[in-house]
Amino acid sequence: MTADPAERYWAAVSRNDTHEARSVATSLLREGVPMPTVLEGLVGAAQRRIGELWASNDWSVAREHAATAVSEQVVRSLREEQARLAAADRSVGADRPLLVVCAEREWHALPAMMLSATLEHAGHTVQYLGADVSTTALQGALLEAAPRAALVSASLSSSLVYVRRHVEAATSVAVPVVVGGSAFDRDGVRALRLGATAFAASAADLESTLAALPTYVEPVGPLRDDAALEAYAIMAELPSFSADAVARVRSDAAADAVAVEAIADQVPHVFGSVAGALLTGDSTIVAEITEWLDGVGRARAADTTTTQAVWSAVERQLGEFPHALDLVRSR
Ligand code: B12
Repeated sequence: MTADPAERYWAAVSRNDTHEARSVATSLLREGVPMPTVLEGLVGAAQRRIGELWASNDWSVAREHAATAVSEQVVRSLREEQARLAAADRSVGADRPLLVVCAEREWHALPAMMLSATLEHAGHTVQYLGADVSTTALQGALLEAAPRAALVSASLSSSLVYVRRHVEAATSVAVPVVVGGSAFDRDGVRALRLGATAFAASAADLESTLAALPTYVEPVGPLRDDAALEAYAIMAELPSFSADAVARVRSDAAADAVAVEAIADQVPHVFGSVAGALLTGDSTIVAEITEWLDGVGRARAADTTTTQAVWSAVERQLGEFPHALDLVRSR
């Protein structure tokens, strides 16, 4: 057996051995390796590798799910272990928790769970609400928990419109909002446009951000420019736009059926990302999603006509939205 914990962890995750994965990770924590190092070196590295293996078509969606389920169990165990080890040492912010939530429809819960573990390591009290937190659920939690801040996690650019709703909900009751996750650019341009109180590019950067947060904030004003209104209208029509576009991709694309399905599966994410680009005024989102979709297609031996079929179908649905069409056509 290899002695390198990261390799042992990866071997365990890739054969769905929760017991071994948990044992590698919790042993490091007990030996005194800091939580953020364990998380980044084992879990983060494994999750990124899983993402690459799915994108390159080496791993199925089912395998990706199974491996992620192992990592989720591990992070849960690490949080429990840490709570046990540090039970006597809870001081920072113990009275008002930090509320950690995913945007609505955002299923990438593990990044938010890892963030929660890192915050707890720094002594913060955390209330972690998990994936797909609706605005209504957030409103309830804001009233019940009276948090010091709401921390909103989004991994997908198609979640940015939903992030904005959380910003509105939190600031409407004066609670500061910090946003983060891979949906955001490193300079925080998207976060600023969404009206977040602050942005942190990583869990490590968060401590100084939290220290500088105001106690109370003003409610954000509405986003009412034409591009924002298009973004909201696209999200409202997302199910029907996606269904029509998927049907068109299936009939127009020339690649084999499995490849076409894998690409058609991404259509709601493509529409949501266009809406995210409109709301944040950041056209790089559309460029990024174009490059990413081409990669997904290439790995499945679908020629560019398949991804082109997606963009043609998307354009067709966006006929009434001039700002969206501009974005898609100039990508
Ligand atoms: C596991 C996984 C899933 C799981 C999630 C289950 C779960 N329990 O989390 C499932 C199967 C549900 C899933 C679904 C999808 N996924 Co996915 N997924 C992943 C994967 C492999 C790992 C995610 C993860 O665990 N990351 C953990 C670490 C690595 O994330 P991290 O962002 O570095 O997190 C840190 C920081 O960002 C920061 N942070 C995070 N949040 C916040 C918040 C604040 C306030 C702060 C300060 C910091 C902070 O702290 C974290 C810890 O250090 C990624 C690959 C990847 N590279 O992440 C793809 C990935 C994110 N998924 C992707 C896609 C496309 C999807 C789907 C759209 C696919 C589909 N068509 O169904 C759906 C969307 C579902 C939805 N609506 O949310 C793409 C996104 C591509 C893109 N460029 O847009 C990726 C990159 C895969 C790929 N290589 O193509 N996915």
